Amino acid sequence: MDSKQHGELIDRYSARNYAPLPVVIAKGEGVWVEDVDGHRYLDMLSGYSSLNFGHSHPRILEAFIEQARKLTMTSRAFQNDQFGPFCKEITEFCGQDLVLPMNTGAEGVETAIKAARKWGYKVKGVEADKAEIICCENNFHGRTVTIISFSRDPQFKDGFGPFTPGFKVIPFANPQALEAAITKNTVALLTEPIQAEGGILVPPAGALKQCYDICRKNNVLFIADEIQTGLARTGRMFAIEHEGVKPDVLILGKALGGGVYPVSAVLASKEILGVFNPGDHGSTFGGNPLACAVARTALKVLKDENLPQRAAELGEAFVARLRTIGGNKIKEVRGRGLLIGIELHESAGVAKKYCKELKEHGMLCKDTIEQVLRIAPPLVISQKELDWSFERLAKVLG
Ligand code: PXG
Repeated sequence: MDSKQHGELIDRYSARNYAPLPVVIAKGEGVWVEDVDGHRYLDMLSGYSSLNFGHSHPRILEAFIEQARKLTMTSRAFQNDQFGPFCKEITEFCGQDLVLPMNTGAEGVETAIKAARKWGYKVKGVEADKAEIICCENNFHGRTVTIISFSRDPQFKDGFGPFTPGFKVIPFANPQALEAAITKNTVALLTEPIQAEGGILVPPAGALKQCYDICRKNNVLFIADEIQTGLARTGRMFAIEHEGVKPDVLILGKALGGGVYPVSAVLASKEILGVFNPGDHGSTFGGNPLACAVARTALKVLKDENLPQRAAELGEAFVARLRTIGGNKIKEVRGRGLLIGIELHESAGVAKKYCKELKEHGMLCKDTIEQVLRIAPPLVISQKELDWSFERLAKVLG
């Protein structure tokens, strides 16, 4: 079948909850994908950071296949021989005491919310059912009913009420607003270190550190959603390291699954994750041996291939180069590491239009908010491939 026939099947039989570019990918290797019609494209989205290692990374694929041959699933009713080593390795990797594994990012966020609330009642001493969590305007944390209850985007909420109470929304990375919003019932601040879906918004230097200090002073947990920014994407292992902060609760997803399997995890101290008792919370597939084997290898590859440093060096140079593109389309280039946003002037039209154009030049990109084109290739991209993409970006955006 060609891409047109695939498109017809998808239009006919799938719910219309996405409006993807009309490309039907059939193969992927490293930073390149190939569609069913035989066209090759450079993947400049990386599955929203799920593919930090590129497509089919040999070591990750090998771990996946080897584990799949041995044991794939036990449920948590029994233990498996990948789970203990995974827990030890990921907690040491993140500098936290305990881990709670889930599958998707949204499940990780839900888990962090439940942990913070329960910590509030059992440890901090908040009155029953009064816990408040502070979130940020413009956030993206996933799609469950509870998470969209504090979403930035009216479309994410339209038709899905009633919503979950217990959330307050303040401007992003705003210490004054945080201080003013905290009450005796506040249990946590939930924030992304860089708002990715919000338009690649990098906070002002020191602002999140100030927020962290305010959390400390008020016995409020600082929860970092690093599902998209974590695991080397921004030039550090965790984006929050740029702020010199170690979060009380860390949420990981996407790249933790090495691009081959959904794996998410919540990490925190004994005091916080220790609030869960058997039966309080869980997930059928969370912590399954296939997930653990893949995640263990992903963590090793991040270090062995020095991916944070790679992202930092390649990203810094690429941002500098993008800033040299002349013309009257680009308003600003911003980002950290290989999480880069190109904001366009309104007169240039919406970013999606340029994604369509770049596709014709062999590059797959995705807009974030209307005016921002995102550049987030796999971190294994070479300088030569970045040069190749620069030529095309300069042609289309110059
Ligand atoms: N937190 C952040 C910061 C994210 O970027 C999630 C949580 C939720 O992860 P899951 O695995 O539940 O999707 C994300 C996800 C989409 C979409 O189609 C999701 C993301 C980015 C773009 C589109 O729902 N990020």
